Amino acid sequence: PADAPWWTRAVVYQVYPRSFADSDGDGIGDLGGVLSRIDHLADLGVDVVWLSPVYPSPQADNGYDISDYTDVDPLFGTLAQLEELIAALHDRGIRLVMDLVVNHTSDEHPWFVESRSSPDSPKRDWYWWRPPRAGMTAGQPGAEPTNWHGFFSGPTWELDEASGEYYLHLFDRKQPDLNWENPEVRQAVYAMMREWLDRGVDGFRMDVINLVSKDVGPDGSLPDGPPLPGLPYGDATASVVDGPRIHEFLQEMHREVFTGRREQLLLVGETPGVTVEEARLYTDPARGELDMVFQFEHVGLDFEGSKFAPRPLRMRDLKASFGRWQAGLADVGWNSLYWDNHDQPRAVSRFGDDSPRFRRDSATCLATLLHLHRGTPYVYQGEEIGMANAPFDSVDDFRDVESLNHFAQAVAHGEDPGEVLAALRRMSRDNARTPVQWDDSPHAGFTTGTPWLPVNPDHTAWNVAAQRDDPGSVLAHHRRLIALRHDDPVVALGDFTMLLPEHDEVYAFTRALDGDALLVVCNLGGGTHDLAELLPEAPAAELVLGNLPEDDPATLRPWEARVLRP
Ligand code: ISL
Repeated sequence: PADAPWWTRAVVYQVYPRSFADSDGDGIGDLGGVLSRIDHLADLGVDVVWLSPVYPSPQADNGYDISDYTDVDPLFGTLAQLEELIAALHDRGIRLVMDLVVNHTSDEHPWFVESRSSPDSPKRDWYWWRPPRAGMTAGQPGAEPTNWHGFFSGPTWELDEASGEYYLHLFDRKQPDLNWENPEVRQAVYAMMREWLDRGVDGFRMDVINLVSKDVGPDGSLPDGPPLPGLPYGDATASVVDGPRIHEFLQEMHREVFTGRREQLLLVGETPGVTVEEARLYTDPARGELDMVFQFEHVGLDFEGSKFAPRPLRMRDLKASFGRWQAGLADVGWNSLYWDNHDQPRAVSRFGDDSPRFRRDSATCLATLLHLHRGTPYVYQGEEIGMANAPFDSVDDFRDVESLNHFAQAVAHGEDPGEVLAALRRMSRDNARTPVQWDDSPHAGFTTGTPWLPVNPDHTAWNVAAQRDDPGSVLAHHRRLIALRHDDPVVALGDFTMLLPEHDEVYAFTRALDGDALLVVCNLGGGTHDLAELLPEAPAAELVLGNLPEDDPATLRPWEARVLRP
């Protein structure tokens, strides 16, 4: 345990700057806002801040479309402020991890502008340019080089009229994919990463990093994917997820960028569609790739195929999934643990119960469950106070490109607009993006101007100021969970064993290390359970941390969570 990496004891806090705190009254959060709220992060006790993108960007995807990797967008502030932030965090013993978005750039990045300028451009091959499908005319429906469906609806190819060729964009048309087959591209990315490390940043959260290697044939061909039901597109997964050269690329990046400094850094890959088997390869320290990855299985259990086709979550599926990840990364590799981020609906609304009666209890229960797993927990801004999904009246209230494109495409394909709207309310990324609720004032202390996305009206009751000094609050509970991980080696490193895999409400497991053990029991529902019957050793065990006032030790109340030492 003494030689385990520092991040096994760490908790990461994600800042989505646009929605965190606004210092200049333009309604959009910025670095000045982050600087003004550092004490909140220090109070919480987090070890690392992951900052979502602040680079210059046309903001087609809220900064995940980058037009300059080396600077800060004036919308968010200045490079000097970012340096000030790094120093201020370091003063408090907090590390800063930057978002690294290198599967694609903005179409306004000079690399792409140059690439697009002519088929003879020296940067033409920095992106994926292809002629129309054989025998078809550019612009004709179905003439795209492959049939792939984009992450943000529609095709993944955009026609450039001037050259008659298409370019690949797995996300928005303003996010052309970089061609990692080209060594110049990779070297340009590595050079930029070294610059940021030299500036003092402590690692990277690598956006969709497992999509950078595409399954391209020796002749440059890219294969069609299997047809998607009800859509004129195919599934790109097999051709882009964990592609043939991905491990080679990551090992090369490691050699070129992290040699000699890896111990200090946190390297986390965002890897949609990753399997446990692949994750072992990405995170086995001996392979020199990443420290941990974000996997998506547990946030894919409450829908069918598309995220906008929701279905109820089955508790046994959740246990089976987490249990497999815990077991699969027990001997090599490491898990990252999250419920929420800027792409997911709010956990208390999705996996908990955000009705007034159970909101506090379910938020603290979910947090306990997550933080007691083996892995590095990630807290997304607002999660620490139990922020919930927002009430969106109509489609006009949404801002996210994924939501808006999905609505347009689904309605155009004949789906009922009311049903599509209901799915957006449940799953839209904008749920995560309403401003952080600092206090009960009109815009929740987020801005003095008009927020880019309205604050949730529930901020009058649910805000940081109201919870800061309340020991019973969701915030105080997060503080305790974070401290527990710092203090107790069994929380950081103990072996994980799932109990009661078939139970419909009670989620229980043990952690064990060097003769010490914890028993964690969480009631993920509104029922009451006889603990003496379910887990006979539980009632007499010492209570290390609970989320409800102590009562009958043999009865597990609705949304109760207990960390016990038998
Ligand atoms: O948002 C999702 C859930 O529907 C995912 O499909 C998401 O698009 C995917 O995980 C990739 O996310 C990352 O890259 C995107 C960006 O929009 C997301 O915000 C980012 O987290 C493109 O850069």
